[in-house]
Amino acid sequence: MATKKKTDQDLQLDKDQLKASIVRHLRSTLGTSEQKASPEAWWKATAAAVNEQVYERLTRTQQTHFKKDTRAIHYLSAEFLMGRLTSNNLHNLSLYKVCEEALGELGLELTDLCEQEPDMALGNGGLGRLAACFIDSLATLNYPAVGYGIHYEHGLFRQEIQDGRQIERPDSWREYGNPWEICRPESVQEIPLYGYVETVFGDNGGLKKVWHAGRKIKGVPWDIPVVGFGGHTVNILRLWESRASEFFDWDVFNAGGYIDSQAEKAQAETISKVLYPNDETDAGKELRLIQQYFFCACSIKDIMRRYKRAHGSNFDNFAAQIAIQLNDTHPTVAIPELMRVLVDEEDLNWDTAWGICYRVFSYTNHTLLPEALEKWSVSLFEKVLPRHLEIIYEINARFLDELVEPKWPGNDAIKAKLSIIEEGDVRKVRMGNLCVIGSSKVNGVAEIHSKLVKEDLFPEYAELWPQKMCNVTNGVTPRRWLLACNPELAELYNEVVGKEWPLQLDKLRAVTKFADDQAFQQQFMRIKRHNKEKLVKVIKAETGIDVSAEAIFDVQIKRLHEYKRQQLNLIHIMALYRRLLANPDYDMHPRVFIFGSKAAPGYKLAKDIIYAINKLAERVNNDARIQGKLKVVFMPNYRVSLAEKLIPAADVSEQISTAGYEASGTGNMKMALNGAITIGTLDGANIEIAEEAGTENCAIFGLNVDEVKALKARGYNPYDFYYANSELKAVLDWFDTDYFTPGRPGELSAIKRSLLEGGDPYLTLADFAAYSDAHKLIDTWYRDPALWARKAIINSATMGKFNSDRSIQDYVDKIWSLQSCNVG
Ligand code: 4GP
Repeated sequence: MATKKKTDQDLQLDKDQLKASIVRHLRSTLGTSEQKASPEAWWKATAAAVNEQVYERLTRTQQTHFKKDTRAIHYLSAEFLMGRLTSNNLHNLSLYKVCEEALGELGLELTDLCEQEPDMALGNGGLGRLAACFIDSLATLNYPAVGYGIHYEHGLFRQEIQDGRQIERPDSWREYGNPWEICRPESVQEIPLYGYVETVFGDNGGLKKVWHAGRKIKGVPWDIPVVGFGGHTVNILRLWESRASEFFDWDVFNAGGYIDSQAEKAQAETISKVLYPNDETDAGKELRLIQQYFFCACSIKDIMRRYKRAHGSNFDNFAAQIAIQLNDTHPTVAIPELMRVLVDEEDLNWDTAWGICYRVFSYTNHTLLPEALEKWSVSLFEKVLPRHLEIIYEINARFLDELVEPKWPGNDAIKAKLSIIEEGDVRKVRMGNLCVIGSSKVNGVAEIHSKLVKEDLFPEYAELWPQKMCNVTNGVTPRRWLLACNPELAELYNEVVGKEWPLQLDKLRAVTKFADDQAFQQQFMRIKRHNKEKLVKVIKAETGIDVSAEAIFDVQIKRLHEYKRQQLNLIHIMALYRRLLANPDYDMHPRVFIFGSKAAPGYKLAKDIIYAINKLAERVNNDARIQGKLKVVFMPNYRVSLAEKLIPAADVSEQISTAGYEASGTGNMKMALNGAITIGTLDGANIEIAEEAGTENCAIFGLNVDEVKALKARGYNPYDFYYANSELKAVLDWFDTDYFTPGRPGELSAIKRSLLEGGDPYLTLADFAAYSDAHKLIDTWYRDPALWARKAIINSATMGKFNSDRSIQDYVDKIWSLQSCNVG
């Protein structure tokens, strides 16, 4: 009799089985006992029990993909901001409730155990978190996909606040092991670096390039299973860890050079040591380029190995089988690396290789900020990747001769602009240009952003290749960002629209019918209230600050950057404080302003803004005169797991970037989905959020993209606003006093200087009055509970578009052409 293949049903565990498995792992895997196990051991035992399911499904997925020889997407990203995986994996395997009960019988709370898990913070912010949502959606939609990145030993720094200032501490997410990752020594790769290029005669008599590497580095893969919702497909996220090729130089060691023998090892391991929290300083440029090359080269080798296993050295099907997405410019070097492998190692001629390469790659742009479009000095490239520089020159020469010259004959200015090489004192390789030239599709991440990418950033490329530029609006996974983080609201939605919404978020639209239903409003707001009460305790525990759930919770959580304008929020709170001091009866509903934000360690002004928020908080929170009407909370160490507590409790979502600067935003989607009302500019995805929810349900304010451009073109003078608005002037002058920093006047003056003498590049002062008015509107709305509930419900119910499954389907339709693949 043929053995029957296990179905999902067969794999599903019941409570008793799971309980037995947890206890078994506690004893055998963790080597402890029920009596003396720590919460951490219980968490790891639970993870091990769940992993039995995960690996079974992973194996099934891989066998199916291999057998069906499917086209797959390879998502290359220097960052994957995964957060915690326990709750997410349990939800996606439909095991959460079962596990809760199993642990309950063992006298344990699942939510407590989940708190044992350190965040996997292998990313800085939006770009990295988007990558994490995308691999969740890819698995959920049963698309064959591999995420490729770097196995950083230390993720984004842990932020401590000392006397109001940000202090960076190392993050050690895997110090005591992480149960969700598995080392795959059988798939180790070796990659070359440095050295020189020799031209030799090839077998066919033609000339051939040989790169003699100066060093070799070993790439060790760690796989993190990515469990799709429903548990059918389990893909992998493969993260590369660097090691020295020769682990230990025995000769040197035996000759007494103990230290030297370790030096190479230490240098090699440095490559995957830390995630760069900062791309603004020159320090570490070489290391950063090596990091990028390291993970791209390992990934290309891995992709090649898998392709050749099925197709041998016939590359005719390569572009049909392989799609590679470049998540921003960080993995751009994968383009010349694939060319190198195809031409130098696989002996394809240039045109054939380029025909393949070009069809394989696509590039997503995540920001228009010029500092993010990476440039590497030619000399650095020459030293670290000499063969790649030659290849880049060749790509560039052909592009300029074959495409630019015929289109714009004799136009040297356009040639200089479109060239991959920037001329000047220091010649540079422009990775953005290389990305566009080497990709078949280029996308922005929200409608307005994609328009600006096309019209302002890359207009000539768009003219050359009108079909290349497209938009894919970002999205977030509703599994993590509603089902798991807001269980009570999830349950309410289950009752009202059924249980399909985590896959088909559009189903929530049916909830709008109840937006005016009093009983439903009460249920909805009771849940919000409960989430706020939970957050009150977290705030107290983390900061010692007492806040009341009666107040409006106004939340701004994102990286600290001038364009995101935390300073606008700050000066508005100062204005409110002044109003209250001038008139203790100033009519406003109590408000708690909550911030969560990390600043790049070298970004001085961003750190000054954090300091100012904390100093303002100290003063405001302890001022009896204002009767608790205003509170300011800065939550230290903002990260995914903290976001999961803040977002369900937010009443107001601050999305106040200068129009034209925030590519999309994804926090804006998460907060609206959880029933917060957006106060925001017409920027990034705010525009699409307002379209979905209705402008009347958002507090939109300030200059739009065209108005920002026009004001800048006219010549923006922040002093015009400073002198015209006495409140604004008084607030800015406050920065020069010692009101918030007793005995230390001037500590906050840098903020005022940046807004006046510094020219206020992000038009904070120009938008202040409109922002203040929008807040007054929010206040009026909140005082009408039925009106507020209606708006909150509509916001939550209309966010279907922002499901990352929809984004992935857009990528599939517009860029990747994948077939979903049924596993099992
Ligand atoms: C971010 C953008 O700033 C944000 O608007 C967008 O939502 C997110 O990418 C995902 O597309 N960019 C980055 C970055 O995080 O490092 O450039």
